[in-house]
Amino acid sequence: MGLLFTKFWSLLFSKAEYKVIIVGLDNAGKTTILYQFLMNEVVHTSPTIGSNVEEVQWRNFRFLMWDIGGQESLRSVWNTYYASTEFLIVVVDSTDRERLSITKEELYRMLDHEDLKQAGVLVFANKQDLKGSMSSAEISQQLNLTSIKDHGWHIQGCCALTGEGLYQGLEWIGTQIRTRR
Ligand code: G3D
Ligand code: MG
Repeated sequence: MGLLFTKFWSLLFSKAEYKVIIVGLDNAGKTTILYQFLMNEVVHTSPTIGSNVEEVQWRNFRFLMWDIGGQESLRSVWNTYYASTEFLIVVVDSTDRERLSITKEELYRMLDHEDLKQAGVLVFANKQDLKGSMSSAEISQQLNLTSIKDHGWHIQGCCALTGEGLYQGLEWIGTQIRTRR
């Protein structure tokens, strides 16, 4: 009984909080995603200077989610947020074909970083509602995600304005946490 209870308790409340950082180029939809998770509604965003941080409760998980400004001048300080990060959410504007190669460069730079060695990677192919957006499969191919062998990764199409797809992304994170226990 004692053991079973301990197991049950640990499944419910095992770890206080998981640190998640949300990165991506400016205008990708990071802040919109964070506030969808927080209150299921669209907020009017303005370009993030520095970062926003919020605690997001989902099922029996608590996440500390950092939304980090994506303008070029801010990308050089992304690494100051990396310590103890368990999940990296990379947000892509699926209509922004021109800058996908920049996201790719930043992604591989992050994957190489010592502080992110243990981090799982969730890519949100955002703005799927817009005409001409690239599909998740196309983005996955362009980012060469199948070459990533040393991190768990997943790509999920979404629309941050309606919230569609966002919780499927969290489902993946939940599965990763359960398998790590
Ligand atoms: P950022 O934090 O990554 O810089 P924001 O991006 O969350 O500030 O979003 C940038 C703009 O994209 C915002 O528009 C926001 O409403 C819009 N956006 C975010 N997600 C989606 C989506 O899924 N579909 C569509 N159509 N637009 C989206 P504004 O006009 O406020 O600049
Ligand atoms: Mg922002």
